[in-house]
Amino acid sequence: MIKGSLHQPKRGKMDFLLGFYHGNFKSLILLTVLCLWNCAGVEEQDILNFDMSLETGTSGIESGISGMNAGIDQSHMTMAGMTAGMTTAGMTTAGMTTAGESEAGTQIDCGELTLCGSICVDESNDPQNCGGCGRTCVIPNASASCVDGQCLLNECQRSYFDVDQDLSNGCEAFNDCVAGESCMSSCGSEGVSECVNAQSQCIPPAETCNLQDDDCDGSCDEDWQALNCRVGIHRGYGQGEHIYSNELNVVSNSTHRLEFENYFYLAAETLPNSRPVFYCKTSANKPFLSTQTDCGINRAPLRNLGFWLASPECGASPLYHLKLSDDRDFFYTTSANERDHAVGLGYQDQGVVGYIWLP
Ligand SMILES: [Ca+2]
Ligand SMILES: [Ca+2]
Ligand SMILES: [Ca+2]
Repeated sequence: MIKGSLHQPKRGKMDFLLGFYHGNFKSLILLTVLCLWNCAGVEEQDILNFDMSLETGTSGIESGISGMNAGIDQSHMTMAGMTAGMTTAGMTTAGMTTAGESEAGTQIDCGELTLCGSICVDESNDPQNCGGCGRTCVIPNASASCVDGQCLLNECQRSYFDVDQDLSNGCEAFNDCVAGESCMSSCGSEGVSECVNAQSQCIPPAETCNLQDDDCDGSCDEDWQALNCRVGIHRGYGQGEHIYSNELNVVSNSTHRLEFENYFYLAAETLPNSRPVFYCKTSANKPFLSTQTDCGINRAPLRNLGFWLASPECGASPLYHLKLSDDRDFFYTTSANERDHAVGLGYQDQGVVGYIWLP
């Protein structure tokens, strides 16, 4: 409290103010304001005493504030401690939640996946848990995959083959065959190697017109029509003579009529052991066939019809040749019966001139 020793005879504005605020510590602040407003009449001693009181009051205020600050600091420290404690507790709690569930074996929600041990897996395509926990897809000599919960053989290792289609023994067959190499097929043609079911196989080529069975189907040049490698020879007759040509208008006209269209076939191109077949005419204008470039009578051929063979290869048939005396007719037939019948009619058997193909 203020304990100013004011002199009695000198009571003035200060006395009044002090008396007004007597016992009221908080009013010192207002007093200060009022003093700044008008303290001109306060004597020096009064001011000194007042300053002392003011200092005492200020000190009291500061002390009070200090006490409050201390209190607040104390409170802050306490709250900080609480925060730290909460943080620690939170961390501990979080840690305990996860660890607790895992260690305690509490069911982990894997959604559509399956819990295997402590992890969630997709049993439909997980090679380590295919169709069930721990069901590992291991296939001998092969890479494995898991599809729809089933272990599947993905691919055999090099030189291994799954011949028996048995998954349990994986790719059980070993063969170091090499694909893509030239090889001889079972019918002697030149093929390409393939590795089929752990066995090296020689895949024959496609058929071509070469008097060989290229594709090993037992037939020689059977694709000749598609390959267009043979030419049809028609047979006509008129004016007591037989006539043969690959041109229909030659065998079918005002003087000849068509007996057989595509009566037999010649090769369109030269082949091993083949002979060219020329359409010739004698000086008497009688048509005949010859393998000689001068028709054997020093006359130029009218046309090259194709090629027949000198031997019965690739399914070729004999072509019988007969003629009438004085070269009145040159007759060619594919039929032994007709040949014999012609002999009965007076034709001279000239034997087989070549080998052709029947329709
Ligand atoms: Ca197998
Ligand atoms: Ca063939
Ligand atoms: Ca062939």
